Amino acid sequence: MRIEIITTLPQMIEAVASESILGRARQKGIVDVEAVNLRDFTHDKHKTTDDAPFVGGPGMVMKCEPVFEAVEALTSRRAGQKPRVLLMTPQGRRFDQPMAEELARESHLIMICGRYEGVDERIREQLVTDEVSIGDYVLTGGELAALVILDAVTRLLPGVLGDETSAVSESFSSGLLEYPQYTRPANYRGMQVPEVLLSGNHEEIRKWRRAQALKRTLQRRPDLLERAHLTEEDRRLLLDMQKATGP
Ligand code: 4GY
Repeated sequence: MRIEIITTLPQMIEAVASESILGRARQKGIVDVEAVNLRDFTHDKHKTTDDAPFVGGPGMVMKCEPVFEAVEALTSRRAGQKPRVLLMTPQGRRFDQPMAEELARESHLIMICGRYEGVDERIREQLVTDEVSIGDYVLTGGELAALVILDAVTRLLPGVLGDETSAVSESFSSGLLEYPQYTRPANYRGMQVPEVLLSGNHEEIRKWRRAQALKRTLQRRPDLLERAHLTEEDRRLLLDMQKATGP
């Protein structure tokens, strides 16, 4: 998969994309990440990427010319293919795990990172296929949002996570929150690991973990239960929990 990120701050992308699991996925050739410097597509001596809004108003607006030329340069390299072009903005479709799964099926993505007050509307109309938001808050630029998407998408690509850890993504895809995790020692300052986890009874452990995941989801994110994949056993457990705690 190829992911190109258009930005005035390529070092910010590079700092994250070269570390840890992302860095390894890149070295293995599973994902090809390129931070594309928007200033390389300017023609004036100050390498201007922004300008004052027409008629006035606060702040600066990202100019059309460098962004159009950058996207055209990236798409003409691979004539015939039409990659999705994402704009990171709080006005976009809310990013979630199903969208990460959807994007992980693409072979080429371009992400545009805005700075200043926003981007010229013609960029949205002509170049962008998807406006994407990572949440209802305002960042100083699209870079952190692009990195969140890069991270969530890359970890879904085959070969990026080990076999054991890939189960973790399964559990969010089942639509529930994670069950509690413990590691050694079994007793830390008098705080005991739940007995069942030391029992070696794998069926009991599976049931305990499932019940814990259901309980957590019911307490913290009941909205997720509507779309979760639940068995008859799950529904029975949930009803018992709801009776125990009251309405
Ligand atoms: N939230 N989700 C977000 C953001 C910053 C002005 C356009 C977000 O995705 N992006 O806050 N982006 C703005 C800053 C230009 C991008």
